[in-house]
Order: sequence, then structure tokens, then C-alpha cells
Amino acid sequence: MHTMDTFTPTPADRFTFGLWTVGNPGRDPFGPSVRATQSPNRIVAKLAECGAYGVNLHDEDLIPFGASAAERDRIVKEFKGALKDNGMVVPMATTNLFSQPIFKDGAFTSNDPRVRTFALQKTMRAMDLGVELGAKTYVFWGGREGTESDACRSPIDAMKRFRDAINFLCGYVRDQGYDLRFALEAKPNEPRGDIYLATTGHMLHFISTLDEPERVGVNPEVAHETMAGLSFVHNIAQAMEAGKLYHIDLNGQRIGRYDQDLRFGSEDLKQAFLTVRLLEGIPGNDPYTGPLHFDAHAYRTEDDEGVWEFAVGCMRTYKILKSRALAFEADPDVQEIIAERTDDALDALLNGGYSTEAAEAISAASIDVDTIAKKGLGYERLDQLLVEHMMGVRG
Ligand code: GCO
Ligand code: MN
Ligand code: MN
Repeated sequence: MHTMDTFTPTPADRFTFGLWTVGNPGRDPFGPSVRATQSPNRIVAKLAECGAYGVNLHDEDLIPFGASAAERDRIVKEFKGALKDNGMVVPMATTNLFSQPIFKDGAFTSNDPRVRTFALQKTMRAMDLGVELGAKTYVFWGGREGTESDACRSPIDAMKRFRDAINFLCGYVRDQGYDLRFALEAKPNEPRGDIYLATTGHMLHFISTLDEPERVGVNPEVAHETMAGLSFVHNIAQAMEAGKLYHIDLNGQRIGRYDQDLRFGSEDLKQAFLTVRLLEGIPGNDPYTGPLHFDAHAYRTEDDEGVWEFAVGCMRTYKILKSRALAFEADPDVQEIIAERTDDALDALLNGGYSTEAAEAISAASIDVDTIAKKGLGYERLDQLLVEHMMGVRG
């Protein structure tokens, strides 16, 4: 399909895809599937061929809803065989709490205790499955945890119910002795009119209210934060700084649209560049070292071949952006502009925390307001350098 070069993906790059991503048959609200349904075992083999490291799944991506215990065990056994034969791993698993009609008004936040019970039951079984396959991260995306008619429940009760569910499931993981962390994935809307805990920032605060906050982090998705009109880079930066970036969903999205889940880097290349730069720790921060998951799917125009072009494209673009970001950072012209201005006396004061003496010294400091205000910062040049590096005409 492709000739090998330095951007050819390899398992060492830690790229992963969901079974539901490359397995997406192109169904949308306006039309049916345009591609054949692929078996999970075929997806594993094809992803391995493309250079991916692992595959993630919802319970129902692998085990059909309502399957018998014997059927489940047979499927799991064969799937484990496919993973082994292809040298693939399952780093993350999750529960489908949105497809079955019982979840039409949410799962953990439903008004009906029977629905909430069923959601916990399904999630505990899905966790058992994920752990059996080797998953270390468990994602919670509240697909239908939201409303159209907001008078149906108090949004305050929804918060409490969601918290109760996550606390309960942390308890289950402890009780079972599972080595499993949770990653909460926010989305502002779709399929509900409004989904609770709409952004990564909301999730970060919610985590601080849990019984076991250390077990729980976030799984930000490019498309979701972009739908909310936010900077993905700023959102993941806050999560990274808080030590909470437990997983990531990379894809492409245009602002103001439905959840497009496009190939990584296919939209807003500059945001993708800055995302890779930060994840890789290129500006000097601690890098993200977890799996690099693409939660995206091929255009509906594509056949099977196009699906694998899409998968390889996500991974190649990540690697190309990484190499471009390294070149950008190494450019002396760039460094000259972003070099931090230092002042030993002021830095000592600013970094020393509050004291009566510091307050007096800061009050007494003489700052040349006019000179500072008059000087341009060179960010036009910086941004043009970024664009030129990104486009490969420099460095
Ligand atoms: C979406 C979501 C999902 C989740 C997945 C794992 O908008 O459909 O991004 O793809 O990531 O369900 O929780
Ligand atoms: Mn999405
Ligand atoms: Mn996602």
C-alpha cells in the first residue's frame, strides 16, 4: 500500500484504534451502511498490518448484546488468539451505554433505578471483559447522559447519580483487585441535545469530588472540545498539568458542526501540530506516554481500501507533525522569539510565594509600563515560522 519511510507507523509509536473506528460501515442518520461489517478478528489483523500497536473496544463491539455465556467465552477465546497471532494489545476498554433502547434517556443518570441498575450491571461485566483482555484504562463517555427537555430531571440530581455510579465502579475495581484506571470523556452534545459535564474542564472538577480521585482522569477528544468551540491544546494542557491525561481521542473536526470524527490532521492542521508538540513534550513539558488513540472513521465515500488509507493517514500525519514540531523547536529564530525573559530579582519575588516582605517588595518595584507596552512581541513572525515549518519549507 505504501512504501516504507521514516513516517511508516510501527508498534513502538503506540498508535491504537477502536474496533468501532476502522470498523465503521458508514451508516449515518441519512443512509445505511456503505461498507461490509468486518469481524473483530479481521480488524485486528489489518490494524497490525498497518503498524498499529493496539485495539480498543466497547463490550458490544466484540460480544453481541444478549449473547450467551458460552458464546461470549468462545468469542473471547478466538479474539485473544487473533491478538496473539498479530502481536496486538488491548490498552483500553469501555461500555456501550448508548445503543440499546433501554438507554434512550441515559444510563447512570436515568430517572429509573432499573435503568441505573442495568447500566452498572453491564459496566461491571464489560470491565471484567476489558481486564481479561489486558486493558489498563477504562473509558466513560456519557453518550446519552443528557437531555432535550431539561425539566425531566434536576441537573443537580444527574450530577449526584453520575458521581454515585463512578464511585460504585471504583469500589468494584478495588474489590476485584483490578489494575484499572478510569478516563472520563466529555462531549457537549450529540446524540443528546445537551450532555452533562460538557467539556474536559467540567470533568476535571467533577473528578475532584469523587471518593477515589486518583483512579480517575480524562480522555479528551479533539472533535468534542472543538464542537464546544474550545482550544484542544489548552484543554489537554490543563489535564496534563493536573496529571490527569489518562487517555486521548485524536481525530479531526470543524467548529460548529456535528461530531465529524475525521482523520487526524484532516482539519485544523495547526491545532493538530500544537497538540502533537505538547503531547510529545517538545516545548519542555513532561510528555504524554499513554496510547495514542484515533477515535475517527473513514469518509462514507470509501471502500475497504479507503478505510486502511484512512488509518495509515492518521498515524503518518501524527509522525510527520512530530518531526515538524521538533524542527520548529530547534530553529534558533523560533527560540529567539519564545525565549523566556528573565529578571533574577523579580523572578525570585514572583516564585517565592506570599509574605509580608514580598508584598512590600512587589508594591515598591518600579515597572517601566510605557516601554514594555510599546514593544511588539514578534508573534506574527513566530506564527509564520510555525506555518513554514509545518508546510515543510523550512528546517
Ligand atoms: C463519540 C465518542 C465515542 C467514544 C466511545 C468510547 O462521539 O461517539 O467519541 O466514540 O469515544 O464510545 O467511549
Ligand atoms: Mn467523537
Ligand atoms: Mn471519543
